[in-house]
Amino acid sequence: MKQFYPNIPKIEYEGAKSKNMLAFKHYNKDEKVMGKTMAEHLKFAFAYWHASNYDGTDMFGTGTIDRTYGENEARSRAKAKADASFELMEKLGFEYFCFHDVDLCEPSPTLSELKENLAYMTNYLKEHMDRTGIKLGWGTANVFGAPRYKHGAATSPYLNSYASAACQVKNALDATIKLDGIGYTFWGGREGYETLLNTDMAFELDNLARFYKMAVEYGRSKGFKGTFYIEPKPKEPTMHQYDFDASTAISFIQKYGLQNDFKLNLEGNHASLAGHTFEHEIRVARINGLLGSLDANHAETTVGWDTDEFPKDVRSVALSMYEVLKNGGLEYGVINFDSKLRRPSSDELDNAIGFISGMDTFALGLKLAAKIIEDGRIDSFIEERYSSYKEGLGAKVVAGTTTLEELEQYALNLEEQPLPSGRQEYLNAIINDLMCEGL
Ligand code: XUL
Ligand code: CO
Repeated sequence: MKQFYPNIPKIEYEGAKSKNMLAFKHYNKDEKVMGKTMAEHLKFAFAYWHASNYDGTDMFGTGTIDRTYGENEARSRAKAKADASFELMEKLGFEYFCFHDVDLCEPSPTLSELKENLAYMTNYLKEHMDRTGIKLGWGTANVFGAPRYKHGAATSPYLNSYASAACQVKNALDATIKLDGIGYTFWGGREGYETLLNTDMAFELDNLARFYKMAVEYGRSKGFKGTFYIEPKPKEPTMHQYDFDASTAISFIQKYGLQNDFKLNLEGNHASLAGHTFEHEIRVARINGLLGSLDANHAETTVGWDTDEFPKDVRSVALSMYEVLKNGGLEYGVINFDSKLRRPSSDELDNAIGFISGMDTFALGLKLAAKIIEDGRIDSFIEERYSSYKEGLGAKVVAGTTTLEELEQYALNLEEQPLPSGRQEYLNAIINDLMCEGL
């Protein structure tokens, strides 16, 4: 078989002392952390759109990264892209991948061409999956790129756009079912509004819920047992997106009674755009029982847009993985590298290096998260902080057996006393100490 990445060998774990840029220093897939292997904890997935399609184009310039795969003819190029993707996944040790319908196919101007191309290419992908054992994390439909979605897809004021989105989602669901995906994502890049002056928000949200319900009904009728995810993002490309953040998406899921079929797919950079941290978003999902899957990337927080950089910040990943460990893992999803190269990182080594360092960052984050839990000081500080609710009147608050009058009586008899410190600086220092132990 033709090699697309001849300079990238099978990437092996060489340990922290290795200086080999094409080796894992920390991601050792069989190493156990808190009773499970790193591979079981991390379930890394390859994002087809960024790893195999993104060519470095930005608002001010054309591509810098060659994504032609040595083929001029459109179908041959799509197949070569699949060959190259599976070569890279195998070399990097990926067990899962994720796709949008359009990522897999040659350019397909009409919906019927897209349907046909997707059916053909998923057959082709299935051969690679059977050969390599690589599985599908989740599939999705790109209902944001084409001009037909300029006013929205499932929240468009126009039936033609709504029906077109339904057509794409149906076919992407068929593809996901055919490839035995564990989930299906809805990311609403055009589901929102530019100005309230032309928008019936209540109608659009009701229509979005009707759309999701039809997707669930169809998917289940075809035997899809996986999880549907909503992927929140506050803005970009649309000025205001309806699935703004985890809290907003959860209230939508609950309002429309979608909680039996839906969970959240949360992304690091989307969290920062919403003014949150990744760990905040994961915490919100987990305490509501709605943590589904993760899109791993990192924001450049000095700019206000989605840079989707490969994860590199161990501390922030550790705080995110702490939430995942507290959730008992990611039972319903994967850790998908929705991460892309920067425009100047344009040679064939960069893709591999991005993944290696991203996976190493997650391995370090996982180990640090486990250390934080095993160390126990942070958890016991939190436990102690709420101890006034353990007995007496506090316990009655928790049991729901007190009243405002009883609390008033208690408060009126209180002598003012200083409250304990929150010890934030100390708690932050614990994380640095654990992270840098032995340095
Ligand atoms: C866009 C984004 C998407 C979704 C899938 O910001 O994250 O790639 O993950 O549509
Ligand atoms: Co994403």
